[in-house]
Amino acid sequence: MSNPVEEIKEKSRQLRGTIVPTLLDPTKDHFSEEDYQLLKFHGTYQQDDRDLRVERKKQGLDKAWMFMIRTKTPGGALTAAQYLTLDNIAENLANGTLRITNRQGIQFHGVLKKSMQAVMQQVYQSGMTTWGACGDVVRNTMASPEPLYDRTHEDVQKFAAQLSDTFLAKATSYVKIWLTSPEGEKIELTADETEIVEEPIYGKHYLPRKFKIGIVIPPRNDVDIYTQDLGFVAHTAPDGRIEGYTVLVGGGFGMSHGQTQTYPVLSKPLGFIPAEQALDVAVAVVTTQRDHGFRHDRKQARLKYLIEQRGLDWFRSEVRSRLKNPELLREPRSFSFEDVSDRLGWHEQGDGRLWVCVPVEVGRIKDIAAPGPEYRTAFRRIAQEIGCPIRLTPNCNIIFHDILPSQRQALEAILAQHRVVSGADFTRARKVSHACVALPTCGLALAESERVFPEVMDEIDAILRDLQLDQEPLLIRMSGCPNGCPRPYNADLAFVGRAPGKYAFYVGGSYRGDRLAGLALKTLKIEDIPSTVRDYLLQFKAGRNPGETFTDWWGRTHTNGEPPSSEQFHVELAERAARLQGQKASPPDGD
Ligand code: SRM
Ligand code: SF4
Repeated sequence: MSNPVEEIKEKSRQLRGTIVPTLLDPTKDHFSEEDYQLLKFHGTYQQDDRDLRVERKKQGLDKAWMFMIRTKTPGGALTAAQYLTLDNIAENLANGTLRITNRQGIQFHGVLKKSMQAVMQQVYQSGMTTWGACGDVVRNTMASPEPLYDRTHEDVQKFAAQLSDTFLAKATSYVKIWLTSPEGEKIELTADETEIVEEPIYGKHYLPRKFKIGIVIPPRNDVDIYTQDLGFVAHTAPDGRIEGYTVLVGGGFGMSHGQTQTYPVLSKPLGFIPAEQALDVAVAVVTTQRDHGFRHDRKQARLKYLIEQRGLDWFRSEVRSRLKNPELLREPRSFSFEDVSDRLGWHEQGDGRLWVCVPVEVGRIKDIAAPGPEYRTAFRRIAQEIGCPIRLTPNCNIIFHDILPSQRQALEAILAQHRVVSGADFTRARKVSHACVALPTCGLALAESERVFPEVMDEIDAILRDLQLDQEPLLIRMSGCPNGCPRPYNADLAFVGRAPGKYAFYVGGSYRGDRLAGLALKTLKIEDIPSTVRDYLLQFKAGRNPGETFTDWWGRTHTNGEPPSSEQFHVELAERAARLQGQKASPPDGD
């Protein structure tokens, strides 16, 4: 039996649904539940301002409906002109901010229904898209963003673009609903139903669930490769050419509130494939998931559950049977990672030019009143005055590259004028820490994350400095619910929202991203985070061997607590919700 979203997709006439009539109806400020599911494929989520919910309810008003719109930018690559388009959209059509996502895209929040078309059009006209940034398709392809001018880094970026093109849905509904003609005239809104085209990869039902691909260059695991449905680990020949990839499959971090049998998984090695056959493997993996993924239950529909249930050997032989040259999928090669961070600061590209990676607090590009940084103004001026291309990083920072040595001073002056710091004097933990969006836009948030994390990190920073651990590698992540967006479950220390002001506390992941953390405390109040972290750091300081990282000390001296699982807290949350409502709790459904 199929889940309701499968039926919605099937009946949607290639993702058209009733989006057009609702768009044209000025009396409606939001879409039906069915169209909400379809809109995701177009790169947008229907949301409401959760800060206003209670007050509006008191006043007998409906929710304050608005939309999040997400771009798809493979490898995080943008031109300066594209960045300026995005900045312009943030100013005129959204809430005045741009949010760098940890999959190297940009999200706009607070877009009203009447502005959606204009956002899509401006993004598209600038050579980007939002098509397939969300929904049951291959999402934005991540790739190591360092703009080094060697064959390895260039090939990885090219491969990301190639994967992205290959897996772009062919349906014309996106163009028909949102876009303008090449002449710049507005297309009449028809979402022409006669234009049903072949979807060679996705078919009628698209994929069972979202699907994520990343490409990484060891020893830097900046794309957090073990969390991807499909990961490519580059192996480089002495001349810099990529010989091939070790392919990892079945990673994923989601656990669904109230749903047992959902849990995070690190990806596993499928085999080594020569670079020329890598695209072929990607198609074989994606179509295996398309044909065998568990469509009956959306909560079991990610690739990780298929592999966990049918076994890696079964999955490998299914993938092999789809390859043009199955014998080329060989034993995985060995590789190792050092850390998941970005290299902040200035670096040489290898062609005489420079790049700089600038930290952005929780990825939110906005102007903060003095003494805070004016990220938006600074980055807009860099795009306008220096005109250099940009890469967004998986740690939600921003890279400016192709900078002539003669331009460095001007760029540094802009950053300084707008109080944007280089991160040179950050603690090492601060440099790589991240929190997901959560309130007030995320419909699934159970606790604050982005809005409280800077202050939490200020307190942790003070402790690290006090204990002279400020240059220790330490991966700290916070999320507003168990869905795992900021990839908390492989962090050294992670706080996962369970209720307002309360977090489950996980310890024992890895700064390399290759180990799952275990449960340390079911409930940790936000005000107790600093003292709890201090206790762990004191133990570390007393017990570590010389030069040993927190990750390695923990691995040597501790057995991890229970691996993250929904049983640890969703069950009681669901029970509590059921008690409060006097009925069986129905978990919020997201995507
Ligand atoms: Fe996520 C759902 C934000 C990366 C796992 N994620 C959501 C939604 C759309 C909430 C919803 O469905 O209503 C959030 C929108 C909040 C808002 O208001 O903006 C949201 N996810 C994000 C971002 C913006 C977090 C960030 O701090 O950057 C990231 C956008 C990336 C992008 O550009 O595409 C983001 N989400 C991730 C990641 C990390 C990754 O992909 O590398 C994960 C864990 C990896 C994985 O997919 O397993 C992740 N998001 C989820 C899940 C759980 C999926 C599952 O298998 O159960 C949901 C909920 C769902 O799908 O049911 C979700
Ligand atoms: Fe929302 Fe939860 Fe994702 Fe945070 S982890 S953005 S609260 S779905």
